[in-house]
Amino acid sequence: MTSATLLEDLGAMLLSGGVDVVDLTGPLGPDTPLLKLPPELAVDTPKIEIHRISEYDKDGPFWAWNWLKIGEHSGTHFDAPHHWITGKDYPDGYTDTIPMQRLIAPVNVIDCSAEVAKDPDFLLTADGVKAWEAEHGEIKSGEWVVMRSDWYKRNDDEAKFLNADENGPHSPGPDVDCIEYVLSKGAIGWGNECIGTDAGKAGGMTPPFPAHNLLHAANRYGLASLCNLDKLPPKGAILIVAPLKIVNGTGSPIRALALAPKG
Ligand code: 23J
Ligand code: MN
Repeated sequence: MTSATLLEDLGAMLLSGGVDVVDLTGPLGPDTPLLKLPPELAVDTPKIEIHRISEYDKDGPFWAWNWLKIGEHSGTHFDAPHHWITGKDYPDGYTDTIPMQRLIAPVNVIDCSAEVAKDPDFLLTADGVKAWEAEHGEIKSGEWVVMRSDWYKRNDDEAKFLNADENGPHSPGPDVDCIEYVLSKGAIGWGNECIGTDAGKAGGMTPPFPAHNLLHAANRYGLASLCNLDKLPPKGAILIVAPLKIVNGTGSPIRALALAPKG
């Protein structure tokens, strides 16, 4: 099959609804949960603001439009390699220099929702990924790997989403050896349903924030605050994530979506 006939068939399938388009994106607005870092360590990303310019009024009689105040790492978003010090020197590691060919790829969806329901601090390990591969098939070079936790169902409530107490945030993510293993398989990136690509307790790991540290060291990408991963099969869907072409950007809100077999 040539790519021309494949795309012709895909186009027909999209038009007929024979292929599902699944929205993996959360609402983006003033109530979107945002990362809170320890104040001694860092400055936080600002609250999202949406300001009206006009809505068919004296400031614009026939048109409605808004302007936004928004951090790059807000809501469902993309982490570019330059986001982390370990990935700072890649010329193609910015939102405006990333090769587009790498952003549309098959996605492996690893279901950890049962484990996370029992333990919000659950960490996916390399052994956990290998067990998943034994059941569903190997992760191949260039593919995405995302961790399904159903955590996105909390995203209407920032306190529940961040799930912090006096000991810090409690949310699931990858263990160090999980990211090392996924990278050894050649994955293009890693996605999580939580506020960031890393677990809530990742600041205390070695290295701190291993998803950020290791993915970006390898010129690979991160996806945070993904939604609706429970609507995807373990294998067989195609993930599409397009960061805004922010000049020298370190990340961007995205409309994450997947093409999935009808089902
Ligand atoms: C800045 C500092 C630490 C972290 C993050 C951002 C993220 O999670 C992010 O959105 O990339 S952990
Ligand atoms: Mn980020």
